[in-house]
Amino acid sequence: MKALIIGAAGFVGRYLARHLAGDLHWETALTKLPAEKLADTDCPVYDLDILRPEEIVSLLETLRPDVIFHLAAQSSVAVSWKKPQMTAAVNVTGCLNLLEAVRSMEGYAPRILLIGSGEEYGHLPKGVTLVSEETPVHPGNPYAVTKAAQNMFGHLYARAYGMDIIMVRAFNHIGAGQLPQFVAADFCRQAAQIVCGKRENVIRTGNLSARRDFTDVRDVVRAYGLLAQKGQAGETYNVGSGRSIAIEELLREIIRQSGAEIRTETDPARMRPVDLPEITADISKLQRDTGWLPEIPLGQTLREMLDGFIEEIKEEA
Ligand code: A2R
Repeated sequence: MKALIIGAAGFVGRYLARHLAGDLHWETALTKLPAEKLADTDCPVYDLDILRPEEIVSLLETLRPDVIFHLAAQSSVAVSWKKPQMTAAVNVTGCLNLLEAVRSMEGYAPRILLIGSGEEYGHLPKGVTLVSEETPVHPGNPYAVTKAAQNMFGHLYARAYGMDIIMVRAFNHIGAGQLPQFVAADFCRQAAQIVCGKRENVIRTGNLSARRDFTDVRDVVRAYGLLAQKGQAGETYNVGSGRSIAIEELLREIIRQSGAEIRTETDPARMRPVDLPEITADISKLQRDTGWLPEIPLGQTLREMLDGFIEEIKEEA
């Protein structure tokens, strides 16, 4: 099997590359933006800006992958509020550039996985916390709107042109190497700074009451690999753990893993209005079609994230 990961220099891409090439032994090629660095891989790496359609066609002509994983995105919700046009360009026009590039090529019908987000569901009707792929989407931020649009284009192109496209809605995924703009990484970094004596024993937090569905990024990329093999064309799949935990529980577990005496304090700068108290992915469709189940316990993931930050701090010193 020949695979191509577009947007491979990001958090998920690095793990997906390791899984496809290392575990599945697929011939895997990677793309990154010209300014990005992607060391630490034996896979061939190509520069590609998804906003340059002619570059996509020429790369696909050269490689002719059987499966394309489209990860390239502006993936920050915060940035999407500040730069909605840029977010829409990369996430929607970029996806269309890929779909049109494939459509323009004679006799070429790869499987394409469009990676979207649990954020697409957005505001849920009162009393609903478990969301299936049939739950209507009400995106609550520009990022989520762009991912919902990507999903709709995926459906449209699969139906209208018979293209082999699978849409994914990935819920919160976490792991070592994640940037501290995400909550679990933020808390782990603060705890690591405390463990290394670089900070007073206080973790500053935002709202802790929201409940979210967290999955180890290695389980997430395993689901992507299985969907590439067993998913149904034209369908959307939730990828999550199927259970939610309160951010407060996550924080308690990080503090426990750190082994340090740590207090917590709310930080007004980290407070965001909680418009969605709880969301959990219904993953029965993914399980039915692929047999996937998450395997890595949350405590192990948090431990490794903490260790990753501790190592980073020691290297800096
Ligand atoms: O924004 P950067 O410089 O971090 O680069 C990101 C890259 N990217 C692009 N690639 C090609 N052409 C573009 N015009 C373009 N703009 C941005 O896509 C980054 O290296 C990669 C996405 O990786 P992350 O931001 O780390 O996202 P993550 O966590 O790996 O999520 C993968 C996918 C995304 O589509 C998310 O929206 C979805 O899973 O949840």
